[in-house]
Amino acid sequence: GATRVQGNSHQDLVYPTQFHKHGVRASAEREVKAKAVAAPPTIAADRLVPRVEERDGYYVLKEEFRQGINPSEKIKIAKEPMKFFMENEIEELAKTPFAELDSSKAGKDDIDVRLKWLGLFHRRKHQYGRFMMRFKLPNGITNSSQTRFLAETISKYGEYGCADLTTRQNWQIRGIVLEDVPALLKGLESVGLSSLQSGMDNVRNPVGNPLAGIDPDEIVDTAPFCKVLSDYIINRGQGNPQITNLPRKWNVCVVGTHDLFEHPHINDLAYMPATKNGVFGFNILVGGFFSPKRCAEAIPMDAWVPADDVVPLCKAILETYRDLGTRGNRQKTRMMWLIDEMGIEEFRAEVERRMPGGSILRAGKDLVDPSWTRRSFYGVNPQKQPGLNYVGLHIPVGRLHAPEMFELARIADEYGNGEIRISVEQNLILPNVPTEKIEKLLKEPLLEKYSPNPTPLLANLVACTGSQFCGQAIAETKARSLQLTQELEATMETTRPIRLHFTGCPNTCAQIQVADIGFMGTMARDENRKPVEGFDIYLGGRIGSDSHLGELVVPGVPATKLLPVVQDLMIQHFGAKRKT
Ligand code: SRM
Ligand code: SF4
Repeated sequence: GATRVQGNSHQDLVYPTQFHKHGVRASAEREVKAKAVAAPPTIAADRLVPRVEERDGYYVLKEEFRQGINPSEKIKIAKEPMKFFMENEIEELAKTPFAELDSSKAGKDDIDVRLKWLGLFHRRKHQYGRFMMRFKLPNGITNSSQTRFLAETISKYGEYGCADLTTRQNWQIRGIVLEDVPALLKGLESVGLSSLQSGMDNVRNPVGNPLAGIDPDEIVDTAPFCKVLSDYIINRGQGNPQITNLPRKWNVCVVGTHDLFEHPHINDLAYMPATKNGVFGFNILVGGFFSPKRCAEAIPMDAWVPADDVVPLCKAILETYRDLGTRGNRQKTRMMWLIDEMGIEEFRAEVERRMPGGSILRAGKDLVDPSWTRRSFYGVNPQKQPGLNYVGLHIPVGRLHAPEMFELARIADEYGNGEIRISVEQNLILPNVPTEKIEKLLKEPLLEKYSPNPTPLLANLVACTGSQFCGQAIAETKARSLQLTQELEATMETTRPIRLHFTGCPNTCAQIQVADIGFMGTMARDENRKPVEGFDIYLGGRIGSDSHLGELVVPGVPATKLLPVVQDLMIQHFGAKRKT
């Protein structure tokens, strides 16, 4: 059921060279570059001295800025993590017995920290000796051969192997042992996947519209933009050490829908489709992030770039952050802290200085329709290409195993063109299915498990990894949230979708602050005052143009006591009724 809003046609707009649309050729978008009118900087000149410098192809923190730095910075200084990839040091590491590596501080830092630059996360606490691997999957677009390859990889690890769809439109796989990594990296390359720079102080997967290029109502196809961003970020899989020593993690998204499926307000950089003097481009939001100590919505940088400048702008912002961001208390090193310190105008001026032409235009006319009603992409929906459809499938809490992944790959080949899309809600979309194949597709047994028509609460459930695998977790999330949701569906009648998000700790990887009802893992006390696993309950998160971050309403509910509390909240705030 897509809601269509008229009046947002931008077909007569001018699209720049690389990304021109509907055959409209680019025109001289550079001509419209006016002089920016930033106020003269008031920040002390010595504060604008870059804190890192290039040495032998890598970026290192200068000696004079090493006072009071956090332990992660020391680990980066002690040994450049990118060397595992750039200089193939992974080969040697993979041959070293794990126990030997784990017997020294340097070896521990390698396996627990530095390997995250290769997308490898040691699961020390819950799967000792095994790694989770995360990828770059621009715009969340994957395909049958990648899915099959990942399924083959995890199936080797038997009960240890499984896969997750993540809240950044990505695959993660589990069970990997270090000795397999060099061969695995080569295999990934052969199917066009890269795991590079996907953990620690790196840029995460660029998020776009999951319906990019197939959405009849899209403003712009975000896939090419996410692709060029990803190509820049990891230098087409060769590694990009210019941006692998950031003060902290960093998120980027490109918005292509009125629905704002891309969550622009919670990314460090969001590209918002906008025009300036009839030229298509993007307005820029910066600084959105979540962390245990602070959650901030992105703010406008009062800047517009033509579509051709998407990568230069990203580079200029990343270099500003890399050069000037502080590296002390890690709870205060995300980019928004730098923006706060400098003020948005001074931050903007520093970004501008790093642009190839030395200037950026002020914001243009936003193309997002704020009155748009967010669509659901479950079930069968017509694409902009006549005769083709996309089919949204529900993957319970984003967890898959090898047999289902093989089936999924077969189905994507047999009914579509092999392509598979991932949403930030940890679900899947099968695009490019011809109308005549739909009936047969809907009878596939896999769709009994991965429903195109999920029940209303399950449809919107998101859960992070939680204590099954994540060492930071205070609570189990995936199994528990599924069970609670099923209990709620059995006992409650709902008239509108209610988005439930479960996150195992205050890092809020499942973005509970954007949920209608959010659950954050915490230690609670039972009726005998005994400490037990529990959740803080948040309410009122909104996504879309009137975005709002949810707030804590009921602290410390023991996990076993959630049901009645959530039933009451559903009745009070979401018009739900008890089933009789
Ligand atoms: Fe996250 C750390 C999982 C999206 C905020 N996140 C972790 C680690 C790596 C911790 C660890 O070492 O175990 C988790 C790995 C667990 C595992 O075994 O899977 C983890 N984060 C995830 C995923 C898989 C959750 C999911 O189930 O989907 C998501 C992977 C996305 C991806 O493909 O890259 C994931 N994490 C997020 C998001 C959501 C987003 O990006 O929109 C956030 C909040 C947004 C943000 O960062 O601004 C998020 N993760 C964090 C943080 C807190 C960051 C901070 O500034 O304090 C940490 C901890 C840290 O970085 O120190 C963290
Ligand atoms: Fe792990 Fe916490 Fe992130 Fe959940 S929110 S995946 S428990 S770090």
